[in-house]
Amino acid sequence: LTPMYLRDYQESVYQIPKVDLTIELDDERTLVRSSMTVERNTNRVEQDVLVLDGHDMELVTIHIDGVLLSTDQYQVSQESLIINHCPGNFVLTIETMINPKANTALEGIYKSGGAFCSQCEAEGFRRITYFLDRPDVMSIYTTTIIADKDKYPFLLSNGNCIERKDLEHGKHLVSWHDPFHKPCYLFALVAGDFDLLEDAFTTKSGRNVDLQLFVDKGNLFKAHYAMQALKDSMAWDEQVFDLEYDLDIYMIVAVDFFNMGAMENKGLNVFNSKYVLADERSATDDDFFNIQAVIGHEYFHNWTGNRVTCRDWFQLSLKEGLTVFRDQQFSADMHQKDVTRINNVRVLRAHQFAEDAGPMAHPIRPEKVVEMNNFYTLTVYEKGSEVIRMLHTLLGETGFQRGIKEYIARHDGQAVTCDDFINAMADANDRDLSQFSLWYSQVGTPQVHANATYDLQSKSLSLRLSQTPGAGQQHPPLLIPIGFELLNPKTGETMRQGVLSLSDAAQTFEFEELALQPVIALLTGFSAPVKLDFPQSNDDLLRIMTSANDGFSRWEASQSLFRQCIANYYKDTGYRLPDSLQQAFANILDADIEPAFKALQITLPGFAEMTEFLQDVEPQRLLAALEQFEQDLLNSQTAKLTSIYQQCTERLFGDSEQASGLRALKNACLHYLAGDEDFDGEVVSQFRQARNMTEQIAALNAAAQYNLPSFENINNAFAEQWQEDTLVMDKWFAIQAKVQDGNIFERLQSLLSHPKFSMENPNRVRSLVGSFANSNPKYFHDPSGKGYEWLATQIAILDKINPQVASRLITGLIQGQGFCQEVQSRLRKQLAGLQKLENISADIGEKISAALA
Ligand code: HT7
Ligand code: ZN
Repeated sequence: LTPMYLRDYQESVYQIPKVDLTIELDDERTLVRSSMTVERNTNRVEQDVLVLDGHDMELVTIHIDGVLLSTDQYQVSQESLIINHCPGNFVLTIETMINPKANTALEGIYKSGGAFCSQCEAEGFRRITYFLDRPDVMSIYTTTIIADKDKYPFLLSNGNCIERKDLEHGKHLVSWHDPFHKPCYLFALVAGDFDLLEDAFTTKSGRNVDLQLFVDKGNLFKAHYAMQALKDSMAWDEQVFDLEYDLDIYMIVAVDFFNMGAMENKGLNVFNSKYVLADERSATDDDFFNIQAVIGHEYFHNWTGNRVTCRDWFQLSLKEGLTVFRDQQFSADMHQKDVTRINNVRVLRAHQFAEDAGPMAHPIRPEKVVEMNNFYTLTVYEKGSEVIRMLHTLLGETGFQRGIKEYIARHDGQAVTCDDFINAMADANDRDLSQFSLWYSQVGTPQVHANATYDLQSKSLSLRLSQTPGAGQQHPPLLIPIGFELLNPKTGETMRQGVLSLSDAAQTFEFEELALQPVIALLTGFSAPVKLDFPQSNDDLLRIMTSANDGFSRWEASQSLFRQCIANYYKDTGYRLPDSLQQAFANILDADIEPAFKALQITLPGFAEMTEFLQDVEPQRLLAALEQFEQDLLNSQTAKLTSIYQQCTERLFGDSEQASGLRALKNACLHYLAGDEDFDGEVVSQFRQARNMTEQIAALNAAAQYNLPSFENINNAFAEQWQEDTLVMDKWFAIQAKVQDGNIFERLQSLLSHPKFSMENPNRVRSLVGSFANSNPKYFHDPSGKGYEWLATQIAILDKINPQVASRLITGLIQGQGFCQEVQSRLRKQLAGLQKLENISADIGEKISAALA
């Protein structure tokens, strides 16, 4: 395992300004002819060796300026092609043969169902042809695709279509030209027979853009929402960022076999069908939300990622952190702001914080990488977005937009670094952001400690804030924006609000002329990705919960009460619900607030979030505490929960934001109510009367969660109803892995040989294996160690098929640091077993080594 270091970056000696590709598609023998103009950097005359990246291909011929090279003029190894004695400027033509059908890693060109498609980020292009596969080598591409016309009527690539013609033997040819320089990771090719949804968008400068959405045959009715999401994204980017689309055509293709969510290839996005296809019957409200967010994300990359790209892969957060921030702002504008923000924070705290404390912890700009695919992480994406959000908070919307304008004006068409981004933001706003830039290199979740004293005489409040690095880390103080709100303890009115800039290890902030000792809401809007240590009384939390302007703070106050109470249950198995909590829960249920917000307020911190909050966690003990707490809340408020559940049912209709909020609230109540077996009948009627997937799946999920008497029955009915719908069957597999049933291991085993299960389909694998490891903590953490063993066995199998997906599933085995020693040693045992296997991939190898170090 050879690491690469950021500090070793060197400019490429050669550039490839122009590439002409001709790709003759065939399942097992696809011929790729690449004709490149190659130019040596003028100040590197001594360097006449060209080293191209390549992986898993058959080299057919190489020509330089039309002259065939003999085998003594180059060397081919596992990962490269080295050509000796190259001229300064030349045309290099390389023919390679690849086998898309055998490509189960789904990088490079592969087959998804009947279609050919490609995935080149991060380093997939080197599986198509020998190339300088690095993002700072940018080229103009002309791509010609040749394939059987009947089987593959659509032949797509980046840019604009420049030629189409029929060839002999039933083949046809289509050529595309992309007028923008791009790195090879943005190259794409798709060939297949699809249904096509077409639309158009007129940009604000009046240009027409053709919009095309390609889906598997028979799925057109599920493509309309994604098309609308695309048009909304285009309009939003113009309105908010003043950024307009630049080509005449924007294509999206939905495929079933895909390693991640989607890919922003220039003018030709390829999407996991999960983030395109939806109709009310088969998709949940969350699915609709995610489709819009991912469509937005990929579209926004056109400027933040494609027009301005990364110099090297250590800079990944340059495009991903910024683009996640943009998609989160888009979602917040399209939905309820507070609800959207709270959901961002939940993901970060439950999963990114753990990653940042685990063996693979890295800065948002990593400094050492073995396998780049391992760095498409919550840290680079979600924490990266939080860093951009802090800049937004510090500069304000106007200053932030000024900075973005400067960044794009300076760097359009370039491959740049995170420092270039920060410099543009700083220069445009005449600010020194050098301390802020430490966020790009620090590891771990910093803690902010707060302490407040109020002086009755002077009527002043003194707020002392201090910061410490994440556990085991050391770094100079960061610049941390801390949002605050001071509330009148009696009326709940906001007395002051704003943002404090914490820049020293410890600082005191004074507030004068406060007639009363205020209740303080700190870290409003979750203004920084930190852990806040600020003990507050129940009364203060209750005041914040009911009165803060900031929605995040209202929610956080209720979560704080719950977390504290769950911790008490955890420490003392005889602990029971105190009256104050019963009352607080009843108040939330009674409050006149948006249903979607209420749903979040009554949703308890989950297993992962609580693991972050406690130390040396014994999983079964924590699960028992969560279960008992939930049960006690249910017993104390059955009547209110039932009545809200019924009211929501009566008021539910349509696809409006209001209706989805009611569904969320109804299902949050259902989650409690199904804890009582007497509710089984209601669960069945919700399942049978459901008019949409949100309601239907929630009922099935509740039945699985409590293994209700009706479970097997409705489970079979569901599978029968949806057997032909791939995406819904993914949901079904995910539920099977979550059933709270002592026979879970037999169930899992038999699902592995279910006719609809395949280790080659990442969505299926994530549904079954991922759902077990991430959403069934009781059996995953079975004291026998069986859960860990089962996961390790699947990872070993999958690693041979698709290392990228295997590596994502290993998280549950490597992130054991929050658990007690017994758990950690059981996990280590499985990791040691995996490490001993022959030929494990660099993907899982890197993670296992880090975890066992
Ligand atoms: N930029 C993309 C990241 C990506 C990816 C996508 C699909 C398959 C494999 C992949 N490796 C990296 C997706 C995005 O962040 O927009
Ligand atoms: Zn992205």
